[in-house]
Amino acid sequence: MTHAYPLVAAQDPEVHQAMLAELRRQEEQIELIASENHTSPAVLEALGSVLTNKYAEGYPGRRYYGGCEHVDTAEDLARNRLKELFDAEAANVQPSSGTQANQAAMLAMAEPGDTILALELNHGGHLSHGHPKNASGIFYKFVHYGVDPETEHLDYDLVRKLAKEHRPKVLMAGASAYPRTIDFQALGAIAKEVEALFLVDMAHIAGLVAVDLHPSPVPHADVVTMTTHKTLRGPRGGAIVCKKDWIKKINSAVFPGSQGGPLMHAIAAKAVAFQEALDPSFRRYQEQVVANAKALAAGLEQRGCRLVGGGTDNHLMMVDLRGPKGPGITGRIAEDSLHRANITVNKNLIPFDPEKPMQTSGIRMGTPAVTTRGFDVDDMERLSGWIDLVLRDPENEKVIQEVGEEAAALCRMKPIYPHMEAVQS
Ligand code: DSN
Repeated sequence: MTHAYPLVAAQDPEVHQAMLAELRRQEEQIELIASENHTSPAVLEALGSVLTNKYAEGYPGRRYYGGCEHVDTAEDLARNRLKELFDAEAANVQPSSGTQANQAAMLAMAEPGDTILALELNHGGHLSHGHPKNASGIFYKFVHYGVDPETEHLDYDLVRKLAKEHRPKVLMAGASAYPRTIDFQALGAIAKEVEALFLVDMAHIAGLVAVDLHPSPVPHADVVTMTTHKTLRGPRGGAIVCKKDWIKKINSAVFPGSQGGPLMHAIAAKAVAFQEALDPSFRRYQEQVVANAKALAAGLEQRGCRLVGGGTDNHLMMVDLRGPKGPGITGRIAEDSLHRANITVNKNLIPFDPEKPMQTSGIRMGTPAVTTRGFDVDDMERLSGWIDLVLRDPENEKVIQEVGEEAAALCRMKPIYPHMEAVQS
């Protein structure tokens, strides 16, 4: 075992301390933030490579700088593997984040002031889907649809009604906090009916889509954006796949439209991650992600927590902390107390939430990261018991300490990066 990050340790102890502490935090805490994951050591190696030194504005074969032959190879590998993964006609792997992928897609598909119909943030949407303080909400006129108040499932009749009423230039689908399957075929049909373009942000579910555990939006959408670091388990970043008629506009909207020099080290790491996702073991991983999510959701439900939407079909669940049998605390208190017990979740607004975004009535939990480190359904059952204990007694330091010790012990049995020494030598 080598002491982690020895060169930074020798040169810059202050930064090294933060890096080591974060490594230790990841190793010792149960990570249930639904949008996070742990990349492979090979992805980390590509991220730390000399490709970060290279300027490569443009695209393979057409760059504004010399010396791009090797980064061209990396970008071509990434693009081709991404197309294979999603059976897509064309791909752009340069977006530095999901939000930048969305920004580029909107730039390609709409004019400033055009109407875009998308999912409401409080109902599971995303900031970059038209929040008034995000560039999307500043430059385009957003109208939002939501979930049905009874079922808390997407209300496709409402989408059709709003689409007919507002005749949007773009119908947008995709979510960051929606636990059920999204019917992309139905949404694509609504877009066709009103002659709108169809844009899907599949950031959260890309890994599930890659192995057919969630229906793919790719056959139905003009453009599909994603992040590469969530269920897809690659480096932090974004990517776009689209129909071939769209790729010229998409490429131009990414560069020079909204980004400068691409992060070539991240693009090489995306290529490595996409190859990992093409391996049959990735399907087994995603099946376990879904099985673990169902087991965790069932364990919490049995203990009296209410699940938004009635359960989960994917990698995440939304827990309503209110209700007759619920713990009756805010998401903020839940997040804080679980964090002290070595369990990381995030507070999250739930549909029709009366609380403010910094308080919330709910928490969001997902299983991609814990599944990567080898947690199984028995671990999920144990975990749901620990979470329930803490949520029902969030100020009880004895309970928090006991759960924290059990959580850390389980983590030690299932290390993420066993080749890295997380303590100062
Ligand atoms: N912040 C991400 C999430 O947690 O879902 C989305 O960008």
